[in-house]
This record gives sequence, structure tokens and C-alpha cells, in this order.
Amino acid sequence: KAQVLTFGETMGSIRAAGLLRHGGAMSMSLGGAESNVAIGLARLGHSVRWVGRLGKDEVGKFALRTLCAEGVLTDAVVHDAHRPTGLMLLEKRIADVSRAAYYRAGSAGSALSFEDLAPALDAEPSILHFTGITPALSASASKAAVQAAETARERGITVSFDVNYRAKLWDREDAADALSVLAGLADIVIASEDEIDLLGSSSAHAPEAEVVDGLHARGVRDVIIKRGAEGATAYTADGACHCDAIKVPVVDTVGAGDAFTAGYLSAVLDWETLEERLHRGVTLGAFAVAATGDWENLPARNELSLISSAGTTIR
Ligand code: KDG
Repeated sequence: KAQVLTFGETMGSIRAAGLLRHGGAMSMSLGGAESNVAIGLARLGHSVRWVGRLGKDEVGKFALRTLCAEGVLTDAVVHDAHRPTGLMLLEKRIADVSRAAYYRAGSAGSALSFEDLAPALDAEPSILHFTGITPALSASASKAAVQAAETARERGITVSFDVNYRAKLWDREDAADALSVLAGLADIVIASEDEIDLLGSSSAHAPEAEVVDGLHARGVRDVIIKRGAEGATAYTADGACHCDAIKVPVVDTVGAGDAFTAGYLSAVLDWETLEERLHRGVTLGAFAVAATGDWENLPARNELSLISSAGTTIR
């Protein structure tokens, strides 16, 4: 039985050695915020199922093979014979600024529906995790996200929602409407500093504290704000807690937020304190930014303490 169910779009993630417009060598890995979280959890020993649509093409086979190799349950994946698996091309401008170009309109992943997810939800996971990328993909994907969150909530499954606003997929006004509905259905809301105002019920750019209070009033238990190099802050009914980031040389920040979420949820599953939940989140974030790739450098459980030995060689 999977402890965590997550769903969304997973794509070929192709990194260029230099600028995309210069062509040249590229290397393919896997991208997708929710499958990044799934891999992070699986590496820490949790059982996690990812549901999404993959095309019946070579990139889809690559995605399936990678997720299986990482120990993510893929038995409920839907194979779509009519649409291709999406792609994302990445070019790094400086160490902590990468630029993504999406090739995902009309993709298999964007055709996700609630019916695709329903059987996995019937298997009663402890946590349902999804992100604000899914409602930006299509009407059916957006409906699937709302229905999945509502169903999970009715069944007492903990709902975790990472805002993950993607400006290349929709504008802030449309996103704010959809994302605040979804946040109100969640128990755990994770947002970065520049996303939190999207969840305010009133006008644009509401102050952080006002949005946090509003979310608590709507029944959200934990509101977590990711602050990048400044760490993360959690606001819960039992008070607030801040955890500084762990300083490591930054190589590639893509996937850092997903790594944080995987760490946080892992510690939720382990019934850890709020402090430890944040600490595990920033620990996975540090692993993610220290190497190239969305998820490749995420730790196994016995490596979690490695980060406290940064700067040393372990012999
Ligand atoms: O967080 C990293 C993700 O952005 C990446 O893996 C791809 O899900 C993705 C997206 O839609 O941007």
C-alpha cells in the first residue's frame, strides 16, 4: 500500500550545455514537480505511487523506466496512444538561474482526468500530494486536481499542495483564482515567497501574514513558506517556526522546491516535530541545489546526516 499518492505531468527534461540558441550537446533526464517529490520520498524509504499520463513513445518509456528504477509505484500510470509525452528544455544562465522552454501543449500528461486517478485514491494513501502546475495544463487536469483534493478531504486523507506557479503556463489572475480554491482544500500548503500572495482571497499582493491567517481560517493546518537561501518558515495552529537553509555551493536550483517538499512530507510520515519537518525539507533542498538535475542528487535515508559533514571527505 502506498503511503503517498501524487499525480501530475512528467516530461523529458533536456539540459543544454550552453544557450539553447547555440545548439550543441544536450542530455535528457526526467522532469515533473510531482514525480520529483515521489523520487525524493522513495529514496527515503517511503512507498509512493505516481499517477499521470505518458505517451506510448520513447520518452514515455524512459519516464516509466526511470520511475520504476527509483522505486516509485507506477502501476496506475495511464498510457495514452494518441498524445506525445511532453518535453522541457533547460538552459542555465548562471548557477541559480535556469530558463525552461516547454513543449507540452496537447501532451499526454495534460490530458489527465479524475478517472485516471480514482483507483489510486481508492487505495487510501495517507497523503495526497499535488501541485499548482496541474490546473494550468488543461480543463480536465484542473478538474482532476479539484476532485482529487475534495475526495481525499472527505476520506480523511491528508492533502498536500505545493503552489508551483508557472508563469509560462498561465497568467497570475487566472492562476490566483484556481490556486486559492485548491489551497483551501489542503491540509498542508507549501509556497515560495513570490507565490504566497496568489492565495490571498482579496486584492493582489496581500501581505504574507494576512494570506497565512486567511488560509488557517479556511482550515489549512500547515502553511509553509520557502525562502530559498534564507530557509523556510512554517505557520501552524501551534505557532510558527523558521529553519535556515543549509549552506552548500549552489550548482543548479531546479528541483530544489520539490526536494524541500519531499523532505517535509517524509518527516510528516515519520510523525516528526515541526522543527524536524522543516529541517528535513531544507536538508533535501541543499542536496538538490548542490548538483545538476531535478532529483538525481537526492539522498537515501542513511545519507541524510551527510550534509552536516559538508566540506569533508568521508573515508
Ligand atoms: O520543480 C522542477 C520542475 O519545475 C520541473 O521538474 C518541471 O514540473 C515541472 C514544470 O512544470 O515546470
